[in-house]
Amino acid sequence: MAEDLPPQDSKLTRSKRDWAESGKFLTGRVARSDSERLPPGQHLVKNWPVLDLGRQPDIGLHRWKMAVDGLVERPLSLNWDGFLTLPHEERVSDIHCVTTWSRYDNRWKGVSTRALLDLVEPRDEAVAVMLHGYDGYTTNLPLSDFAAADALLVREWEGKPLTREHGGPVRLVVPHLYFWKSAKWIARIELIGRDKPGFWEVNGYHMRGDPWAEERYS
Ligand SMILES: Nc1nc2c(c(=O)[nH]1)N[C@H]1C(S)=C(S)[C@@H](COP(=O)(O)O)O[C@H]1N2
Ligand SMILES: [Mo]
Repeated sequence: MAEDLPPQDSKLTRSKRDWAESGKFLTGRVARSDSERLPPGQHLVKNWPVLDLGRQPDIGLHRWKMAVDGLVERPLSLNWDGFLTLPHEERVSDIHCVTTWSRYDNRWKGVSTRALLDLVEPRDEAVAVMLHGYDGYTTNLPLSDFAAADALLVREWEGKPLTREHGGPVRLVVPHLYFWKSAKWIARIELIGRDKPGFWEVNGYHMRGDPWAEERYS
């Protein structure tokens, strides 16, 4: 009976145990040798290209909000002050865009997706996440990928506030998947019971998007 289950057997603790056992998200610069660092078909760039649908919403911090809802025990709506009170972390990771550019060593600061999931408590039925941007963009990914150890809701890049063109005030960064999964201008994180395609996925992009497996198109 569900009532009798110890808290150790929640969806998230089970998932964390699985993640730890499989060592699944030891991606990026830490775990890969130099020769394996650049995924197949990618080339390195030094600049940081801007790619989006052509609408770059201007969300003032005073009206910025981010919801985390769907299949969770405790839905959350954060304003900017609320976001700032969450524990922040710094991570350095690489970007791999499906249009074949990669950019190494980006220093991010933000809130880890795991910290956020701890707050909302995903229900057992939650298997995937739909991300909604203020520009109307959507993208989907499996919950386990969203919860990768190095995935962050980023508000700073290289020590400065994330610029509007790159998705500020807050964007997602999931380093081990192609960058289209990293939604800019994030407005809503929706936990769902069945993976379903977002904007580019409807248009033929891959449901998961692992750069090392070249999961570009489906
Ligand atoms: N909200 C939103 N997020 C988005 C997009 C978008 O159009 N809207 N484009 C995606 C794509 S296709 C890419 S490659 C990256 C580009 O991020 P950048 O402009 O910071 O390089 O953002 C992703 N996240
Ligand atoms: Mo992209």
